[in-house]
Amino acid sequence: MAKIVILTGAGISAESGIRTFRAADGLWEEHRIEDVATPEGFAADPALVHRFYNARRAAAAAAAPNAAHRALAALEADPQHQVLVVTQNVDDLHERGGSHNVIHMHGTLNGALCHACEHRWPAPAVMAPTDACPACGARATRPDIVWFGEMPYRMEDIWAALRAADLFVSIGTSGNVYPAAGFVADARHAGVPTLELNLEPSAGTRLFDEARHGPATQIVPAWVAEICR
Ligand code: BV8
Repeated sequence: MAKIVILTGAGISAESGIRTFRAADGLWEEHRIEDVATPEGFAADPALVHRFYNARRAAAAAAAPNAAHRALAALEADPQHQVLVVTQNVDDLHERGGSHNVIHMHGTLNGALCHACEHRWPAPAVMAPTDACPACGARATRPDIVWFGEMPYRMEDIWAALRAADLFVSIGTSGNVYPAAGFVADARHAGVPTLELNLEPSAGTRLFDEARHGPATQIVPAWVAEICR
């Protein structure tokens, strides 16, 4: 049973119509990263940040999984392989595409968090600063998203899985954001073979044993078909 750890980024959802981050000249839906994806930005203007995530939550709900998401679900279902998807994405297209073993290291649009009592609950479609936490009542709700400067989720589980893997695959990520961008180096350090599947070479492409470039809906199903033969 081959253990495969697969890191995915915005590129795997691009062909589902969800915008990537660096395609848009460094702006995210016309906002600067520090204004909408940092605790400081949220503290300065929670209404703006809620609007930013409300728009992305609606876009994700309107999107459909693509052939790349479905191929990874088929790989997970194949008895020859034990698959863990570690995604940087906050959409739920992996789950809607049929994957079950998924870690959202940067959180999810469908989660809400109270920054007063740490209570978590399913996010409503629209969140606002006036919302009250269902547990403690404080007007301290935020999207359950990991912003820049915050600790990504489940890092110990991810690093343990990387060290124990037979193969590390990176799909649809530019390799700009850490610690995810460091996973290929962590895998190499543990002697794990590495493969990059991306539209174009990522920032860390030279660290991969093999790299294949093209749209995820073409190169991911082709790779899955190859190893499930
Ligand atoms: C941390 C939130 C400590 C949800 C995100 C100064 C101060 C504080 C921190 C730092 C600092 N300097 C550096 C850091 C670290 C920082 C960082 O890396 N900054 C970068 C900018 C230098 N990281 C952090 O702050 C992290 N926390 O370090 O805490 C720590 C460290 C280790 C252990 C414990 C604690 C937190 C990072 C998480 C930030 N939150 N998202 C949201 O709003 O989305 S990151 C955000 O950017 C996304 O979630 C995503 O992860 C990332 C975007 O990257 P990609 O997914 O790669 O997307 P991108 O557009 O860049 O690339 C798309 C790729 O797809 C391209 O290569 C393209 O070619 C390809 N593609 C396009 N179309 C297709 C395709 N491929 C295939 N097919 C296609 N059709």
